[in-house]
Amino acid sequence: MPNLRRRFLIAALSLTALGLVRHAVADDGYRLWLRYDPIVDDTRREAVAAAVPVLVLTTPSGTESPTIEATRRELQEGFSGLVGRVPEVRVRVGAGVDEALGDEGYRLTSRGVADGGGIEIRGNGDVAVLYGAFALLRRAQTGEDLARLQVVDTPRVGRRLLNHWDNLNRFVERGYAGFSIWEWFNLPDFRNPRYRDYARACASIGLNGAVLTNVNADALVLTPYYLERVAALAEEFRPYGVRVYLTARFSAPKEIGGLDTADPLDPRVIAWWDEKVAEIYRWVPDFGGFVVKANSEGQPGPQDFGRNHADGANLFARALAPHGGIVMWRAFVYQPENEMDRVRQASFEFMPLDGAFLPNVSVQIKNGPLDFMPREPFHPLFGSLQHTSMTLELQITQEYLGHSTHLAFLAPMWKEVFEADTFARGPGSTVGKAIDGTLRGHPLTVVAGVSNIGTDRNWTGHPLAQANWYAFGRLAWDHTLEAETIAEEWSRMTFGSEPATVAALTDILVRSREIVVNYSNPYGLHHIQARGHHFGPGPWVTGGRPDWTAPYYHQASEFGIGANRGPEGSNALADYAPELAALWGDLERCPENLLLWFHHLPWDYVTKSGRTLWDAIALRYQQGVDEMRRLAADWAALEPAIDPEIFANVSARMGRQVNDAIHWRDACLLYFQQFSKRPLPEGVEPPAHSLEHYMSINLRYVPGHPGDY
Ligand code: BDP
Repeated sequence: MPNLRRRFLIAALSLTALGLVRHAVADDGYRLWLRYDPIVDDTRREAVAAAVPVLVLTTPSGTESPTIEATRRELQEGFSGLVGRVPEVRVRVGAGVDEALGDEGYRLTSRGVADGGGIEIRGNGDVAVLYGAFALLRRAQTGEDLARLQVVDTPRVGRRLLNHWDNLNRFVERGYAGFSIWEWFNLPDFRNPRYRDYARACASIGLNGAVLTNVNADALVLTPYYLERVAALAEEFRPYGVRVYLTARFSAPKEIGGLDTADPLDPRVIAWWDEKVAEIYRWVPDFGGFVVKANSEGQPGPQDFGRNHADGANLFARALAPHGGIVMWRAFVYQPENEMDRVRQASFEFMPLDGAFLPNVSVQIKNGPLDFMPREPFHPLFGSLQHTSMTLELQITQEYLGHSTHLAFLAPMWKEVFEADTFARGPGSTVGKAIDGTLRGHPLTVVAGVSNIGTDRNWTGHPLAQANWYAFGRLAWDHTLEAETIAEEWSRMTFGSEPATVAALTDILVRSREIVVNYSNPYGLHHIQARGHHFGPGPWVTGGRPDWTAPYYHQASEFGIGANRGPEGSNALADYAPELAALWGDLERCPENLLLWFHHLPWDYVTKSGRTLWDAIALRYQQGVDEMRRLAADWAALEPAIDPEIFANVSARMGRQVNDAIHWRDACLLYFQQFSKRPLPEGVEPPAHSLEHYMSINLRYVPGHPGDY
């Protein structure tokens, strides 16, 4: 296959040189950003070719490990694709450790002519060199000058993980791109080549771990039948530095261990987990550890036995510590019987336990206190937990942002989180610093992203959703990168370096998320998505658990709209630093994009624009629709520059997204109008249907919804 591919690329290169192909073969998107198509511009292609005749890989061992073999293969295939010539790759033993690089950082240095020219890729380990190789290829793909490279790059966070919400039956919870790529039934004998391409893609953006299974865990994955298969996957990923992790079901000692309890303080339970963990390490010597969702949304946990989260987490931590493993204990907890505002409950449960977790525990916290909304403020625990390592959990899959049907490039949203100031240790105490260890010196640092990939040929369903996988990896490595830089890199790597195309694509990506906010959840509105599958509007959703209904959050009535989270309301503001409580609590200073998250306001409240709240909300929904129409038009203008198959795919999704934006606007405005009892302001298009029509829509079998599966 590699040979075939090389031959094809060389053929394509010669055709390109003759000006004969632009899209000789339809592109199905499988190659992601690792396309390595010939650089079209002759001068640039020649310059890259001249810079890389020789590549020297320098590691302390200097051995031909599987990782070095993979590195050589990637460099040779990559450059032969890009420039039509295969570079010579030499491996060399480095003298001593390069202190600037840590375990995973790399150094790229252009070598003088006297040294034989070319580029040296240096690291303190083989995987670091692999990262350097991918970085070099990226620079070649994005048009950087390779002649005078002097680059040192190290990751800011130690564990950069994908979390797959994949069930053993291959259903992916909140997955919109097909089924799970883990073929448990065919493993361990048949190893789909996709596993290697998955690991390549992860390594190319610096990801170094994969949690294979859903947080709503199945104990069966801990049985020998599955562990043998987990070991096979680990073996496939190992050359690329991707370690495997699993989710642990708290009640496993009862379900598969024959015990009558899972009490974390019971000696039999402790012994069972110790032995289970030892068994896992016999299968997978570099196993990373567990993610545990406990006492959350019906999952079993330590509270079932009168114990707390620290008792539960430390049970696993003790079992894993001798083997070097860690446990990520999720803070996504809220109880139906608790009267307290749902967004406060994690702080309520975890703050008393600050300092009680063992050092190899990291409390895994979603970016916001509710649940991956199009916009929420950062989770208060990032500011308030002082003595606990914290994992930031982001959601790459777009559960509340239009699944893989809608375009929402998420880097701008994640940047808001990384850059949010918690004020925990004075101004500048950003969430980024809280999780990368610089704020409080925690050595265990983790960022996790809920994966958006599946068996779809292009991995992510929406072809442009590949950019979210890419952006997650890049930000997990270095959260100070700009969203726009990442969008531009991805566009160049994926669609080539033609300047006008790159500029247009970057712009489309960067605008997209705010547009989704505007047509679905403007002004800090939240949790008004349809019930269950969360696709489309559902501000009318009532019945069942109050904290799963929409009015619990929007509080719309004839008096106004919004959640009062100030001292007169749920006082969630008190979970933040006083500076923030003062800022967000003050109507004059609260950013308008969080207004209704923190305040309940009358319909005639006058917003900064001078318009009433009702008019402002209505016009913002309309703005979202208008912007979405422009986005689709801007995409349509790219037709000559984009591969026809991908162009058609995205165009169809964009057309649907425009209609869905209109649907969101009309449904929400008609619903809220029952309370505001005001006309739509001038400039807002009248809805096509009645409120009853929108409320009667009941989508079935929406992908990714566990309830319909
Ligand atoms: C919610 C999802 C649900 C997940 C849960 C979690 O709706 O499917 O199981 O989060 O993160 O967003 O545990």
